[in-house]
Amino acid sequence: CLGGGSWKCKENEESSAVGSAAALHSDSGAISSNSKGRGILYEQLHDRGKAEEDKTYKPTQLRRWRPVPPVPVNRGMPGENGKAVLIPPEKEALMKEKFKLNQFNLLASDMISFNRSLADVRLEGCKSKVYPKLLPTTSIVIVFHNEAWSTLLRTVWSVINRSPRPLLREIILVDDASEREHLGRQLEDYVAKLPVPVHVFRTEKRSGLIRARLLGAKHVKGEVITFLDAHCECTEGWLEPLLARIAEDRTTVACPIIDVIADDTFEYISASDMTWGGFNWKLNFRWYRVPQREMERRGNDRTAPLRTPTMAGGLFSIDKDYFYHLGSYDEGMDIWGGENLEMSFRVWQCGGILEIIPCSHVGHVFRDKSPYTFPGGVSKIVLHNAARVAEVWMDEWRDFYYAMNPGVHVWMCGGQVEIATCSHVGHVFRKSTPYTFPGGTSKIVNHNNARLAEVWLDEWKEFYYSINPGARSVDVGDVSQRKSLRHKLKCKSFRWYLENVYPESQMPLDYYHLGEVRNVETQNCLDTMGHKSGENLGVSYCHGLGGNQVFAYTRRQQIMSDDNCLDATSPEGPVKLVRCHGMGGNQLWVYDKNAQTIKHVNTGQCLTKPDVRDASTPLLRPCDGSIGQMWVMNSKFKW
Ligand code: LR7
Ligand code: MN
Repeated sequence: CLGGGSWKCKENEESSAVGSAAALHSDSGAISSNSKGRGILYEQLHDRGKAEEDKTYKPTQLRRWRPVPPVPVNRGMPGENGKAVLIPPEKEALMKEKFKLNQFNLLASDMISFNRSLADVRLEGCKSKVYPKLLPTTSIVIVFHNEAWSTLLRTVWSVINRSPRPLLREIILVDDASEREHLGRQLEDYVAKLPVPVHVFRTEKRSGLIRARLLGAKHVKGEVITFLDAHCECTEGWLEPLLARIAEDRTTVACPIIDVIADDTFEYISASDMTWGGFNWKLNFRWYRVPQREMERRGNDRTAPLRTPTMAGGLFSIDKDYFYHLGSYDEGMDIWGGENLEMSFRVWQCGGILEIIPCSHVGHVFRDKSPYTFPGGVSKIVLHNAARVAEVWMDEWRDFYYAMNPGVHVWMCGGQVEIATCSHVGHVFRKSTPYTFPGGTSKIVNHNNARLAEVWLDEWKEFYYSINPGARSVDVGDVSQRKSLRHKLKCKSFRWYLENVYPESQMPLDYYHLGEVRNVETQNCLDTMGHKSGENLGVSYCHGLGGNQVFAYTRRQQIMSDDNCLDATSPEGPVKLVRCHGMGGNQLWVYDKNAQTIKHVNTGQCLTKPDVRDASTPLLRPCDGSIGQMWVMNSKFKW
């Protein structure tokens, strides 16, 4: 949930209209309902005929169970039934003080019972579902660093109170080098008295959530590992559907619907069953609306498992053997971030299924900020983890990530990873003669840039880093083991993933250009200025640093920046950034490589530099062949 400024992932939920797969897809040719490789059934994607017995559990691995009765309301206690807790005005100062400790309302949390009751938020169709009488057992693994006592214990108690006892093998708590008194002896003494086995393991030094989870997983005795964050609340019937799905097919990774526990009031708010997981160019996890094609695949049954391209990362169940078969986690990832997309890509590309099970609901405290330290700096760590995902799993599409995070890319050139990638980058700067680029002035500019890069690359790097301080020390580390894992498991390509699992993705399948779009007259570049969907496009001094000045010109003739597209509704403009809808219309642009014009198809107008000097919004004007209507896109043209 980090990145893009927001930790409250659920607030990023997309509300864009749901069309067909084709409608939402952002690139690559017309898609008809019968076009190859789109929205086809999973059974056709993987050869699932073999290894049939691998998918079933031995009888000794299964347990007979019965549903757990609902947790009774603790009359008179705050927050019962998942209601909001209100803090009296005289305690507001104390509340604010305590908020800083965990970036949620700790005072409110401390007032709520560990055993608080919750409303049954499931769809009616879920309540009457019948699951197999025998199911595999699971161990719950919860990792934490400086978690609050009340949230941690409420997580533990909600597991105990709402999981059928025979299915709950144990709870494994992994303390990732916390510095809070209550997480030491006090915790061990407390859990020793609990009615189910609870084990506490401790990392020797701060390891981050990924390596902490690996430590926890090592001690799992159940058949299935279920990971939870340390500030969750499980609701009635949360576990059975996850385990039943895995019992049906051990290569399924099953996630609950993640409901929102408000960080300010601890109100339990049911989340939509119409969102799934996606991601953007910066490799931030994002919620998007489930497309129609997936609804159709599920026979429009909202209680049926929902295949999701990615998962949020914190809450899921996976068969223990399959977890290791798939390569568990990337130990080279630190503290927080990246592992969720890494596992999502890996599951899909290597033959598994990733699903949200809508009959399983677990609440999670979503917060705006992270409460704990990121030793070495947030962006260094998050960029490092994401670069490892990009390197191992994303093939050519790693370029989108590097375009948005140029500092990472520069580091790559000097680094030990992927020498092939680096020489490719060097190629652009060194081998292209200015004469192979079309156009007048740009020829000179490129020539100068090439000389600059060739002679002054070190200084140029410094310039990069001083503007992107977080990227200064980004170090991808050694990814060779993860690559050989991918090879060993004969995993499919990222293109396969985009085409078959995630055709609605904001990663264009094919594109002509990825990089800056420079005006020939002013030598300024198109710039999103960090604007959001619905706001105007900008232009500014070309900084060559990627990010807000990176645009893709796709084969479907969109000009995209992340998940927004250049869009105009009137012949006079303005040109806006609008969420890409993939249906052409106002988002269709024709770049004429020779004339260097960018023509808006619907209005027939040309993209034009601002008419006053220093103005920062480009215009739409009748095409007149003037130099202010000429734009250079020179990254990778193959027409
Ligand atoms: O160094 C650390 N050591 C830890 O043990 C840092 C964190 N942790 C623990 C931490 O105490 C917590 O229990 O790891 C757990 C997750 O950390 P959070 O709660 O700070 O993460 P998050 O909820 O903001 O982030 C989501 O993305 C993460 C990416 O690495 C993890 O996958 C989280 O598990 C994940 N949380 C969810 O999926 C819940 C839904 C949020 C969304 C979207
Ligand atoms: Mn969390």
